[in-house]
Amino acid sequence: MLKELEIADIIIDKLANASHIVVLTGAGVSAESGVKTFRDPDGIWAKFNPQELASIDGFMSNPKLVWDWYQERRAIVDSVLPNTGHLALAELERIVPKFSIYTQNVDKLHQRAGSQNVQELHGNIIENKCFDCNEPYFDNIEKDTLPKCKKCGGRIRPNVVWFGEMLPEQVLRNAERDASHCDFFITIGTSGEVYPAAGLPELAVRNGAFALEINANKTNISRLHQANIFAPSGLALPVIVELLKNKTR
Ligand code: BV8
Ligand code: ZN
Repeated sequence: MLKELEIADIIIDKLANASHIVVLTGAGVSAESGVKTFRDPDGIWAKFNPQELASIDGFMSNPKLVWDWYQERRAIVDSVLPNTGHLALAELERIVPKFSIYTQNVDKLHQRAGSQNVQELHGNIIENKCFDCNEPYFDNIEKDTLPKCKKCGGRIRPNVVWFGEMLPEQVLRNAERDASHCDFFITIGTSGEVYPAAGLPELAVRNGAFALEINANKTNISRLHQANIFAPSGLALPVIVELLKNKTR
């Protein structure tokens, strides 16, 4: 691995002495796997209007358009692999005392990379459920069909959190608890635009955590972190894990 990145010693020192590390990830951590982000110039929202697609109204007014969009994204997610950033996070979890990932991503790439403690703030696009009774739906979704719930006849939808919908209550409670009690918080690959997930880094800092942001670009929440690494996460994370292992050997 070329060490193109100079990582400040303080980051590795703090990481080596951390008792509980919490990670918040966004679409940027999957970008190097070939999954488009939302708000980058070539992102998903560049082509589609999020309110039209990732919302209850969008689904109710045009369920076929929304289903086609999710099926297209599922096909992409099925065809890609976790990248070096996902794999580095899975390794980090194995070498530190306490570690939790809260992801806004719906692609399950952290789980496929081997991360164990992953909680999905915005659900995922692999599972489906009934819009009305939340009954899980396991059958394959055939092209150009609008599947119905076997229990109540309701419309089947992807198991994601749309705009205007509450996040899974227990997941959000766990995230707020862990952000408030951890001593090292890492924000990776998120524009920090979507709440309440985007509020977690500030909650961590307010409760005394050291916060590191890893992002290819500056974001609206860069300034609230004590340290920033402006680089692709697939490059930065393996270097950080390697430096941490060298230090704690
Ligand atoms: C809710 C659906 C109660 C699934 C998504 C305050 C409190 C609570 C709610 C709100 C609030 N203010 C406003 C709201 C309403 C709303 C909201 O936040 N709106 C924003 C846009 C203003 N929030 C909600 O509706 C949430 N519900 O709180 O319910 C409520 C409701 C209404 C009013 C009050 C309370 C629900 C939010 C979930 C929405 N669902 N998606 C799907 O189809 O995917 S949001 C969508 O954005 C995705 O889920 C995604 O996870 C999320 C965040 O995007 P990012 O992951 O950050 O991706 P983005 O493209 O933006 O950025 C990528 C970043 O990666 C960039 O910074 C880029 O530089 C970087 N990058 C690129 N390449 C790399 C890289 N970094 C590193 N390496 C690289 N290689
Ligand atoms: Zn139902």
